[in-house]
Amino acid sequence: MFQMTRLAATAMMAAAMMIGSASAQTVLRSSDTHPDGYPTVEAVKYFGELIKERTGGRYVVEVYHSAQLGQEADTIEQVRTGVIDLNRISMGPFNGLIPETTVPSLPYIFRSVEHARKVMTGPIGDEILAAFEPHGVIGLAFYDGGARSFYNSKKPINSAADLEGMKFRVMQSDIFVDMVGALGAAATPMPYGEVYSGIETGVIDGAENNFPSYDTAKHAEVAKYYSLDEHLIVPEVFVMSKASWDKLSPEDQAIFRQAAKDSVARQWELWDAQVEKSRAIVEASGSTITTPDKQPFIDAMKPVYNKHVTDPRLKDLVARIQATE
Ligand code: GTR
Repeated sequence: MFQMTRLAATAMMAAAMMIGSASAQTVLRSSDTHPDGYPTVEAVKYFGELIKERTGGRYVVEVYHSAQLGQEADTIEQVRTGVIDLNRISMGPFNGLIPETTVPSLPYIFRSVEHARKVMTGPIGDEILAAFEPHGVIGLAFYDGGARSFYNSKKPINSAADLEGMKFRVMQSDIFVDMVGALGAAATPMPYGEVYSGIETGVIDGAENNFPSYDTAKHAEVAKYYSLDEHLIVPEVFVMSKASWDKLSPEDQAIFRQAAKDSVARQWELWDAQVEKSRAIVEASGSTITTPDKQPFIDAMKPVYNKHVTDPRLKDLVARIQATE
């Protein structure tokens, strides 16, 4: 009979353990359009650390920043089919797919960033997260995307009327096209990665975004006039492919949900610091920041609401957000 030496047995056991642990580690790929170091990228990395720790290393998250896995609209499809496991993305590109995401994407729906944070981390936020699931996507948490304002290469914007006749890039959603149209300007939906060259070549006069994006995507180099009209506070969302989610045990699903929620405070802290830092950078590099009266902008948005909020469910959602103190 074959007698295994003690050494051979130990070596075999070690090999079996190695195979065991290697096959038990699942690598999850996460997409983000922003560069390394951006608050959303760092928040997802932090989520990854929590996951690794809380699952004893069975799951590892790799963050592919700088749109390495594609522009946002394309990554949504890849998440739905399970090609990408995780995605940090704006709510805007989800508007065509998930009606509930249109409400927090409405201009001036939130009174302030604080109002948005409160709503999106409360029961209304959870309700909107749940609305992702029938579309093959698990909503895990909302991050802060600050307030978006218009910027352009042509002239300072001192009032809403100054936008008339100008051409702005918007994210790919009808709400934003109508929002710009309601201000007498023309909207060109295009991927984020094409905005810089779009402004540089004059295809568009400008775009709209928060200070961190305006700064880190270098749009401030080609569009020096930033007007603090803060027309949108569109939350960022962190999602998982339902195909990947369904492979997790219920216990691991709970760990993932909790870790995502636990990464929110980290993102907010990084976000606040980045807004200040980016604003200082663009000001130092010569951007002119104007502060037009917001009321005419707000008043101009009535037709956008009338067109996009017709479903009673969405109307109710709007009313509940507005009623949140
Ligand atoms: C940023 C947002 C991105 C992307 C981008 C855009 O503020 O964080 O997810 O949506 O805006 O305008 O495309």
